Amino acid sequence: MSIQWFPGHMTKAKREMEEKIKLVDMVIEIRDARIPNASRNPLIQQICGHKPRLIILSKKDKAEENVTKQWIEKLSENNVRAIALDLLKEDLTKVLTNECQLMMKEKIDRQIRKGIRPTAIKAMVVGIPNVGKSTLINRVAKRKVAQTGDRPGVTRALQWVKVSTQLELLDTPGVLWPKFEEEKDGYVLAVTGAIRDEILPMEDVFAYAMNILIKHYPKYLVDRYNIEVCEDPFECMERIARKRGFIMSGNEIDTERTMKIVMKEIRGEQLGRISWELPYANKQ
Ligand SMILES: Nc1nc2c(ncn2[C@@H]2O[C@H](COP(=O)(O)OP(=O)(O)OP(=O)(O)O)[C@@H](O)[C@H]2O)c(=O)[nH]1
Ligand SMILES: [Mg+2]
Repeated sequence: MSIQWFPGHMTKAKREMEEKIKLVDMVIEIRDARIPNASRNPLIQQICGHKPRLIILSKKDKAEENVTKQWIEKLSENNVRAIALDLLKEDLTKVLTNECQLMMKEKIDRQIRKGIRPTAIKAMVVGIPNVGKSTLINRVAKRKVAQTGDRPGVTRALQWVKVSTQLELLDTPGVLWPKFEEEKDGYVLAVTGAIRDEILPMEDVFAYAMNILIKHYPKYLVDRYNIEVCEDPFECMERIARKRGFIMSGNEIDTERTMKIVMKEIRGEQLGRISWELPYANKQ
């Protein structure tokens, strides 16, 4: 499915979010643990206002553990809790109920003091395409209510899902767009599959990804491709191509094929866990 963010769509999604936020006690914002900065929607913070926000860094199994820990520290603040989850494996009903109760403790205590039985917490789930919103909803609902897929933009409808007697979720209103403010946002979104490949030139995405690997994960390149790593991404590509025998007539390397295969292997985690954004780096 193709997805593009037009000003009209953005206004509609914003309006929907502003409407729905009134119905909930708190917000569960899902971001991708590999790209916690680029996978945020720039409006969420503003629209949430003072409502408590639980940031879930999804796909933690694909990111580097210690980098994710640093992100959690950086993102946590007053009224904002950050946790990392593998949405496919963890006991989401338990984790979400506990986390949301913790965040809403004041309200719950107040109700108890007044002799009222605490009402179920209502939380709205938001996030850009492909971060795992439907996976989370389906798993806590223990049935398939939302379509999942590794293509962006699968979810459309809006719905309430009962997680437990203590927690109800409002599925995401409309499709939210990623940050996409700087060039590097686009590259990391492309590398992790949050935006379609056709949006950015493959060569640029490849060079960006390769530069990160050279800088932060040279061992992955050595282990996977058995090459001597150098600073130039295209020189590394040449070395990989020669090792793999991706050669065309005239002893030229098949650049297209090499880039495609390396990108596929990066995405398939054949190189290892990769955190594409670091919390305390100015430059990457
Ligand atoms: N390894 C891993 N994969 C995950 C995790 N969470 C989601 N996925 C996968 O990521 C892909 C996207 O998940 P969805 O749940 O469809 O994402 P979504 O946010 O609903 O996407 P849209 O409907 O397009 O907005 C699927 O292939 C999921 O299986 C996770 O924690 N770990
Ligand atoms: Mg979905």
